[in-house]
Amino acid sequence: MKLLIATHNRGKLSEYAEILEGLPFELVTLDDVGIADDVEETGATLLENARLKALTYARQSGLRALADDSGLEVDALGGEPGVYSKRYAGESKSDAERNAYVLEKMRGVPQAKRTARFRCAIVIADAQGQTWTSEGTCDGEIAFEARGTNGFGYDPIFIVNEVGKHMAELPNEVKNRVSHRGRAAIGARENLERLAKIM
Ligand code: ITT
Repeated sequence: MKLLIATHNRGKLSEYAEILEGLPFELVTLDDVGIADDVEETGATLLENARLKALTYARQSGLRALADDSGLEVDALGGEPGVYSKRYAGESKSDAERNAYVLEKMRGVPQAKRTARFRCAIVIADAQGQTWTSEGTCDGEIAFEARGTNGFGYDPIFIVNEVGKHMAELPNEVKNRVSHRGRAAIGARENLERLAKIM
């Protein structure tokens, strides 16, 4: 049985390869099935965008597809970047530029007010339009400087409450245990195990 990991983000892709290990599904990528197009993320919430992506890619491929929409929510920035996490600071900026932009916006904000969280919504969809959803959160705060080289995106500037380190300093297995994606994947794994039984 094939499961399409429906993301163009290489960081997410390699995390899912580890997070979903051991399930009775052969994981395939958008490249494997020849889908190059991006889905326009017009939803108002992470869950809506994840549904949009999963349903579109499931229909295009004819396979069950797993998509996630994820983002960083910073309290001192009124919840930004949120659903705009990928495009924050402008189109075609690098992760390093986006991190610098957030740090600049947070300049002068004291530690007690730097609370933030990563959120992830995962939707699995089939080509007939049925969906299975799960969500996860990781609480933390925005650091005063970037640190670490693991992970991707905003990981260098996010300190994880549970371990007291920047997300980008964590080995993969630790990130996958404490992260928003790792937590949302607990529900996704349960959904996939149930699906595998009825197929
Ligand atoms: P797909 O839609 O193709 O999956 P994307 O990068 O466009 O890839 P999103 O729309 O969900 O994915 O955008 C999420 C952005 O939030 C992502 O580009 C990162 O900047 C950030 N992000 C998400 N998960 C993250 C993580 O685990 N660590 C750091 N940053 C993360």
